[in-house]
Amino acid sequence: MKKLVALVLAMIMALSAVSALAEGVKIAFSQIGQESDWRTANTDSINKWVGEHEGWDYIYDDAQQKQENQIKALRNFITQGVDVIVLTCIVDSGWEEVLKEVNEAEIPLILVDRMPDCMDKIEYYAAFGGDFVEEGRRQVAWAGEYLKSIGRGDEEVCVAIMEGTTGSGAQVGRTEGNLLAMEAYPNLKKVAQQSGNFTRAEGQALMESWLKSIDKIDVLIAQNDDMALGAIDAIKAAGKVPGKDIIIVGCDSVKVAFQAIVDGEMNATIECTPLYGPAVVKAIEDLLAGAEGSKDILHPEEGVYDTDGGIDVGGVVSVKAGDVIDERVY
Ligand code: GYE
Repeated sequence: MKKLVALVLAMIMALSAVSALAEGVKIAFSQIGQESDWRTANTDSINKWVGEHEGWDYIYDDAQQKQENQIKALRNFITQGVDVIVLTCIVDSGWEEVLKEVNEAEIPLILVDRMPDCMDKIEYYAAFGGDFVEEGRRQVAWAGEYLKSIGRGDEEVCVAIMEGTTGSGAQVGRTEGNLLAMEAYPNLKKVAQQSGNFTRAEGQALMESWLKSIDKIDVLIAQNDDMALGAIDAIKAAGKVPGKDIIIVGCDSVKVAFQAIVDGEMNATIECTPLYGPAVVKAIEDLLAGAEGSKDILHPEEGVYDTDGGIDVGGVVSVKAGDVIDERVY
């Protein structure tokens, strides 16, 4: 009898703890900054879904592209006693100490977009992000297959790889995928590889300097669309025709890139979705309901978009950007 009473009491206490949490739940999000259209859409999605969720308090922190600001924000979240932390890591290293502090404070952690490299040493409740290696592989595979489709599969083609923010999961993974795929297309020859930091301005400046210093660039692999769009400006300014003289493959699939493809100035973009708001809300709801978390990184399904569609990059066939531009929300 005593045991039963204790059990019932424990259950009531557990249930009321969950509902107490559900009432004034405080969620904090550490975002890296605002470097790209992708990032804006990502921030908007989480701010809308999590920030406007009924009954939840929400703290948003923009780290202005500085890891030290993110670490400061995380320590502030701990001091404020938030209930859940949502985190995107600007770069992948240097997180173990502060994330262990988060774990010690017993604040559930939800990782979004760029993961830390210490995932095997910390606790987290859920993780959602793009498959960056696969995205990078698709970029180069698209170029290789497209060249084959226009009868240039045996021609030596000069490729420049414009990388994202050095040391970020997105740059590390996409570079790995880019280089991996280059091996499968021996006609592709790498002539440049440098960071444009995921911004339009730096993409433009880097392309300008490449066009002055490198004899021949036939293909630009830009690890995000913002840098591709910056590069397009530089190519035009140099008197060349983007999309024709230089084949341009971006990544993200933001609406402005679809427009550039429709306009004939860009050739393809590999999708990476920024719309994680609903997944984060679902994870928090599961957490509050007492469900077990998961160690897996959940990757959304993503497509490939280009001028005409029909390019098979292995596992996925491209879709004509012009057919879907109107449905694009970011
Ligand atoms: O591709 C880029 C952004 O981490 C997936 O970061 C994200 C990348 C995205 O700035 O545009």
